[in-house]
Amino acid sequence: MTNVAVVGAQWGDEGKGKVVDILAANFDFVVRYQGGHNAGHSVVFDGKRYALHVLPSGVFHEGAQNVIGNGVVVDPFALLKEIQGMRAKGIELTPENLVISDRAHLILPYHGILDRHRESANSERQIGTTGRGIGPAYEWKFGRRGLRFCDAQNPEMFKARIADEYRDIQKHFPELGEFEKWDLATTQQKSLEAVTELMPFVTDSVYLLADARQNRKRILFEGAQATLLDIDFGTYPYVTSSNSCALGITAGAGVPPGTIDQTIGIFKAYTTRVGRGPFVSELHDETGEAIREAGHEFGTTTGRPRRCGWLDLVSLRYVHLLNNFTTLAMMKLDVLDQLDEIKVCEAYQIDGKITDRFPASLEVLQRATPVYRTFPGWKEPLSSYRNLDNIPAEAKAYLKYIEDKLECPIGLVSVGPDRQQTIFHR
Ligand code: 2SA
Ligand code: MG
Repeated sequence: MTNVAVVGAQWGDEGKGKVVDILAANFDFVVRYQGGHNAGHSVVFDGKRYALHVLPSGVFHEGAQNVIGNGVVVDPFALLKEIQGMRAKGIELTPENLVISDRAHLILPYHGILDRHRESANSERQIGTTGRGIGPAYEWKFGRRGLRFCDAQNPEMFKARIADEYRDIQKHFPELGEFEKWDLATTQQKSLEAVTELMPFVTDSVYLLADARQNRKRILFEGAQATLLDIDFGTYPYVTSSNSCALGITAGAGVPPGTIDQTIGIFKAYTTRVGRGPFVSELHDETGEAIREAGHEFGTTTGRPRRCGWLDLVSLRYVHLLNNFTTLAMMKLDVLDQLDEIKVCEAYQIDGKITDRFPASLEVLQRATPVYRTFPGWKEPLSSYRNLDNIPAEAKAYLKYIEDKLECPIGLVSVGPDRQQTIFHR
C-alpha cells in the first residue's frame, strides 16, 4: 500500500489532523485537496498544541513535502500569517517542504467581505460559515472568473482582473461596509504583494505528483471538513463549497482515479457539528453539555461552541458507501469515560416509518427522529490504555458493535489529544 487518504466521516473536527500527523512520518507527500483556511486541525505533541488551517498537517515531519493542491482555495494573507506563526514556534516552511499548486484559486478580500455580509444580512438563509470567504471563492472559480496563483505572473493583468471583479461586486452590493478598509487600490496592491511573497512556493503540482507516483513515493491525502459537509453529498445547503469526501481527491489534487490504495474514515465516538443544519442525534440537554465540556468542543478557527450528540450510524453507513473506507479511526473515545450510558442512533423514524437510509432532502431529514440503542458506560479513564485487549468490556462492546454495523474494522482508537494517546489495532 502506498497512497492513503484521511477523510472526515461526520461534520468535521473528527481529529483528522492528529491522524495525519501520526501517519505523516511514513509519507513523502501530504496533500490537501479542498477547502481553505476554514479548516482547523489540531496537533498535540511534547506538551504543545498547534492549530493548522490551510497548511497540511505534515508540516511537523522533516521528510514530508506538504502540498496545497489545485482544489484548495487560498487566502494569501491568511497563509502568510500561518507560515509566520509556525516560524515563531520553530517550524520553518520553505519551498523544500511546502508547495502550492499554481492552479489553486485565490480567496481575495472581497470574497471574505461578501461571505460575512451574507451571513449577517439575512438570518433565514444563514449557513453558519466560518466567514473566511470560502463559498464566494468557489463561486468565482466555478463561475470562471476566479484568479489563480499562476495569474500573478502577469501583474498588470492580475490587477486589471481584480479591478473588474471589485467593481462588479461593489455594483451589486453597494452596502458592503468593509470596502472602506479594502478600497480598490489597496486590494490590488496588497493582494499582489502577498501572492508575490508566496511565489517561491508555487509550482505545477500535476507534474510534481506524477513524478512522485512514478517514483513510487508515498502520498497521504488530507481531507478538510468532512463527508456530511460535502457540496454534493452533505446536508445541502448547510455544507461547505467543496467535495470534502474522498470523491474530491482526484480532481482536487490532480491525480488519476485509482491513485488511492487505502481510505481511512475518521469519526468521533459521538457526533458534533458547528454551524447550522439538521443533526438528527443532537443532544439539547446536560449530556450534550457534558460532552462539549469533556471534549473541548469549540471551533479551532472561530471558537464557536460545537453542537454535540450521539453517534449516528445511519449517516455513517451512507458516508461509508461514498468513501469505501478500508479502515476506521475512532477518535475521542475517552470523552465518554464518565457517562452512565451511551446511545447510538441505529435508524431514523420519518413520518412513522423506520429507515436506515440518509435522505437527500433537508425537509425530510428535519422530520427524522432517532431510534437509539443504549450501551452501559465504562466509567473509567481510558487515556492511559495502549492496547485494546485490556480496555473495559463495555468499551470493547461499543467498538465491536460499530465495526459490525459498518462492516469495517476500527484500526485506530484515540484516547486523548496527544500523539502518544493512541491505540493501534490490527
Ligand atoms: P464555510 O466557511 O463556507 O466552509 O462554512 C460552511 C459550513 O462548513 C462548516 N465548516 C466546518 N465545520 C467544522 N469544522 C470546520 N473547521 C473549523 C474547526 C471551524 C471553526 O475546525 O473547528 O472553527 O468554526 C469547518 N469549516 C467549515 C461550517 O461550520 C458551515 O457549516
Ligand atoms: Mg477542525
